[in-house]
Amino acid sequence: MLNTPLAEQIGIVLYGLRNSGKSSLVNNMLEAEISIVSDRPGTTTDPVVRSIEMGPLGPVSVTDTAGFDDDEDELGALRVRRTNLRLETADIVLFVTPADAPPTPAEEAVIARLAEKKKPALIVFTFADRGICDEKRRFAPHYRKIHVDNLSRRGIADLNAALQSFSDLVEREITPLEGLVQAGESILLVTPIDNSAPKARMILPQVEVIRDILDKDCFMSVTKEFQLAACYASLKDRPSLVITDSQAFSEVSAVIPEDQLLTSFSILFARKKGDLAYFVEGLRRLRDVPAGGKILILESCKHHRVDDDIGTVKIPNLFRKKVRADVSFELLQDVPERLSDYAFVINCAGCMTTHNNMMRRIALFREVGLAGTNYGLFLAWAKGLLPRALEPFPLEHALYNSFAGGSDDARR
Ligand SMILES: Nc1nc2c(ncn2[C@@H]2O[C@H](COP(=O)(O)OP(=O)(O)OP(=O)(O)O)[C@@H](O)[C@H]2O)c(=O)[nH]1
Ligand SMILES: [Mg+2]
Repeated sequence: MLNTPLAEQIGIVLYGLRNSGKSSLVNNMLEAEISIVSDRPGTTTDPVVRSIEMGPLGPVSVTDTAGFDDDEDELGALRVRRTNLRLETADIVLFVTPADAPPTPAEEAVIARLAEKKKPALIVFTFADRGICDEKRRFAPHYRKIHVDNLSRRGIADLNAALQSFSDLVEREITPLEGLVQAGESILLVTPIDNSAPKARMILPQVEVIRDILDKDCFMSVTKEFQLAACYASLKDRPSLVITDSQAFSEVSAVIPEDQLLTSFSILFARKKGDLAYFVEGLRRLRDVPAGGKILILESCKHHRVDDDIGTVKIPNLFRKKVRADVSFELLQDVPERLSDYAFVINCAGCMTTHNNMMRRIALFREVGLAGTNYGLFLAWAKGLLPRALEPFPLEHALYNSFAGGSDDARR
C-alpha cells in the first residue's frame, strides 16, 4: 500500500466543528495515535493525512482537518479555507458531529452544500456514550448515520463497514490506454534518453504505459528517437499506436507515415488525470484572453524548481510568445477563492493528484465560466503538435478541428 502513490488513493476527509471528536475518530480508524486529541477547541490546525488499506476500497488516505468554525481570527479563517478546500476535493466526507448537541446553523448549511454537490458522505455521531438529543435525530435525514463512542471505540467497526459501501461510488482513474487498444495489438513507444532523464530508470508515465500495455495483453517495441526509422522499418506489422515523449513529437511525426496513429505520453495523462475535452476547448478560448489578463497556473504539489521550471518559466514564456505578451501569471497550489480574477487557467499534469480531484477543480472552473487547459495540451498546441496528437481521440480531435479549421495550427 505504501507504494501506491497518494494520487491513486481514495481520499476520505473528516469534517466537523471544533471539539466534535474528529481527531479521536481518526486515531480510532487508524488504530494509532496520529492526531493530537484534547478538550481544547482548535487542537488540530493543519490537515493531517495518513494512508491505510481498507478492504474493497483499497488504499485510502484519511485526512483530519481543523474545525470549520475556527474562524475567529485571520489565521483561523485561513485554516477554515484550507479545510473547505479539502472538503471540495474529498472522495468521501465523514461529517463528524456530537450526538448530544443540537446541530448549529453552520452544520445545517454544510449538509445542504454536500447534498447539492451530491458528495458521498456519512454522518458520524460522536459522543454516542452520552446519548442522542432529539434535534440530532432529525438532522441530515438523507444521509446514513453511524454512532460512535470514541472512548470505548464502539461503532468504529460499523463505520469501517459502512465505508465499504462506497466502493461502487468511487470513480477510479482510467488507465493510460483505456479504450485505445485491443488485446494482441502492438504498440511502439519512443522515449528519448537525454540529460534530463533520470539515471538508470524510466519516468513514471512511461512505466505506467508499459505496465498497461502488458495488462491489456498487448506487446510493444521501445526505442529512442534517433533509432526510430530503423525500428519502424523492422516491424513486420504496423503498430496500432505510437506513443512518444512530447519533446520528440515533431521528429517522430516526420519519420512515421502520416496515417499512423500517434500521440504523446502527456496527452494520455491529460486524459487520465482530467477532462481532455475541457482542456482542448480551452485552447479555443486562448484567443479571448484580454490585454492585462491574469493567468492562473495551478499546480498540485510543491516540487523542486529547476532553472527552466515548467510552471514558472517555460509555460509563461511560451504563453507570452504564442498567445499575448501583456498578461501576468500567478502560480498557486490550491484553487483560489476568487476565480473571477483570472482570464485563463493552466493546470499541471496532475501526477500527484487524483482524477477526481482534477475533475472537481474543472467543475469549479466551469461553474464560473473560466476556460483552461493543462501543461501537456498547452505545450502540444504551442509546439504545433495538434491536431495530429489528438487523432487517437476522435471526439476531442473533431472538437479541435471545429475551431482550428482542420489546420495544423490554431495559433494566431
Ligand atoms: N465522551 C466522549 N468524549 C469524546 C468523544 N470523542 C472525543 N471526545 C473528547 O472530546 C475532546 C475533543 O476531541 P478531539 O478528537 O480532539 O476533537 P477534534 O474535533 O479533533 O477537535 P479540534 O481539533 O479542536 O477541531 C477530547 O477531550 C476527546 O477526548 C466521544 O465519543 N465521547
Ligand atoms: Mg482535532
